[in-house]
Order: sequence, then C-alpha cells, then structure tokens
Amino acid sequence: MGDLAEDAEPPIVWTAGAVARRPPRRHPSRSRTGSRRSRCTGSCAPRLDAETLRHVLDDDFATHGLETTWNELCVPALTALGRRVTPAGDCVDAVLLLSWAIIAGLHLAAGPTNSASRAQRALLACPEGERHTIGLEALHAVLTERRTPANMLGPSVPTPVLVAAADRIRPAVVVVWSQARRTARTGLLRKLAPLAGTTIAAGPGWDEVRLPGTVVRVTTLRGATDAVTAATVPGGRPGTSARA
Ligand code: B12
Repeated sequence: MGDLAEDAEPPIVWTAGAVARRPPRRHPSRSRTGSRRSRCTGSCAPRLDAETLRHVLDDDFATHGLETTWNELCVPALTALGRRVTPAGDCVDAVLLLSWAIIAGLHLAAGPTNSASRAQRALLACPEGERHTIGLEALHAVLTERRTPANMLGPSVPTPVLVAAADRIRPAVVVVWSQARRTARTGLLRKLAPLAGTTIAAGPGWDEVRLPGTVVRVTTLRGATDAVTAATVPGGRPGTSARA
C-alpha cells in the first residue's frame, strides 16, 4: 500500500481524448519514474488491478510521451516483474496483465493510424514460435505517431504467411522481432530480403546471430524508428546503416 499512498493523485476524469491531447512533458524526475514503476510492479500488476495499471501507464504516456515512458517505465517494469516469475509459474498472470496494459497504452498514445501508399509501408512481425510482441508494439506505436504506415502482423507468424504477405505488399521495410535466440532464424531473413526494400532484425534474440550482410540490425527503439523512417521516406537512405 505504501507505494500507492506515495503516488496518490487527485482524481482525473479519464477519457481517450483527454489523455491523447495533453502535451507531453519529456523529462520526468527519476524518483517519480521509480515510484510509478514500483507502483506497476509492486502493487497493480501482482494484484491484477488492471484499472489502476492502465491509469498509471496512460497518464505517463500522455505526460511524458511514448519514447520516454517506454524506455523509463515500461521496459524496466517488465524486466523487474519478469524476475519475479518462478519455475512454478507464479507471477505469470501479472506479467501478462502488465504486457496487455502496456500494449493498450501504446495503442492509445499512438493515436489513429493513417493511410499512405503501399510503396512506403513497413511490415512488422514476430517469427513462428515468438510470442514476445511488446517491443514491436512499441515500434509500431512510435511509427504511427510519426505517421509512418505500418502493418503489424503480431506474434508467431508462420514463415509461409509472412513471406506471402511481404510478396503481396512488397513493403519498403520489413522488421522481424526475436526475443529469444531460438526464434532468430537467418533463413527467414534471406527469404524476406528480396521482397522488401530493407530487412531489419530487432530484439535480443539476434544478439549472437551472424546476420546476412544486407540485413540492418537495430538495438534501440530510437534506432529502429530511425531505420524504418529512413527506409520508408522517399529519398531516404535504406540499408545504409549496419547497426542502429
Ligand atoms: C513479457 C514477457 C513475456 C510475455 C510476452 C507478452 C507479449 N505480448 O509480448 C509472455 C508471458 C507471453 C511470455 C512468454 C514466455 N516467455 Co517471456 N518474458 C517476458 C519478459 C518479462 C519481458 C520481455 C519484453 O517484452 N521486454 C520488453 C523488451 C523490449 O525488452 P528487452 O528486449 O529486454 O529490451 C532490450 C533491447 O531489446 C532494447 N530495447 C528496448 N526497447 C526496444 C524497442 C525496440 C524497437 C528495439 C529494436 C530494441 C529495444 O533495450 C533493452 C536493453 O538492452 C521477459 C523478462 C525479461 N527480463 O526480459 C521474459 C522472457 C523474455 N521470457 C522468457 C521465456 C523463457 C518465456 C517462455 C518460454 C516461458 C514459458 N515457459 O512459457 C514464454 C515463451 C513464449 C514464446 N513462445 O515466445 C525468457 C527468455 C529467455 C531466452 N532468452 O530465451 C525471459 C528473458 C524470462 C527469463 N528470464 O527467463 N513472456
């Protein structure tokens, strides 16, 4: 309860519009971020208090913006809660709820998607067997905010399905997220490379993998966003950065 009292705020009327319209303040104090992180991981998520969790996250997204809230609240909260998972499966429900609340917050904060020509489109997917989608959701949200059109296919996309989708829309860039080494297969990247302007490998699963020379490796949200934007903007320089 201590962290809840410490972080108590006056009641706010929560509407999607109000949350989305508030101008972002980009530099939260370290202690305040820590307090909100511990509120998520220490009380809301373990108690399966979805409403308070959403309020804390949505407020942070609206106040500090997508990138700051992702880097300073979401990733540390996921990492901290992930440490509490036991071999018996304790705390997995809390991780699932936090994941859902973060994804919902990202969608709300990103605002509506927009239409654009197919030639400028990004295609985002996790390979077969990979259910860790949140990093890709963060990228999709920032791209949406920047008005870069992106198709998000989500978790565990079978290889033939992903290859067929890339063949059909011929995206400017395809991003493949692997959280774990076992889903980071270069064979998939080789199949996608001829079908997309740029092929990007994202997520820690690729850390130890020797990538084909044409594949761009990204390791941060900012680096991924910049690489995708460069590949989708006409006159950008796709594929020129080996690591971002
Ligand atoms: C959330 C989570 C889940 C959720 C996923 C929900 C969802 N929709 O994504 C659920 C509960 C479904 C899940 C399931 C499983 N999980 Co899990 N999960 C996690 C957890 C807690 C967070 C992962 C995450 O998304 N983090 C957010 C990402 C972005 O953070 P990150 O990659 O660490 O960020 C680094 C970089 O990527 C970069 N970065 C940050 N943001 C961004 C953004 C972009 C765009 C880029 C490019 C880079 C970048 O900076 C960070 C620092 O270097 C981790 C614990 C942990 N410590 O990571 C375990 C973890 C990833 N899971 C793990 C495991 C083993 C599993 C399961 C196999 C468990 C099981 N027995 O069923 C299943 C696998 C399911 C599958 N088939 O894929 C292991 C993976 C071990 C490994 N490396 O192989 C971990 C590490 C837990 C552990 N310590 O054992 N999981």
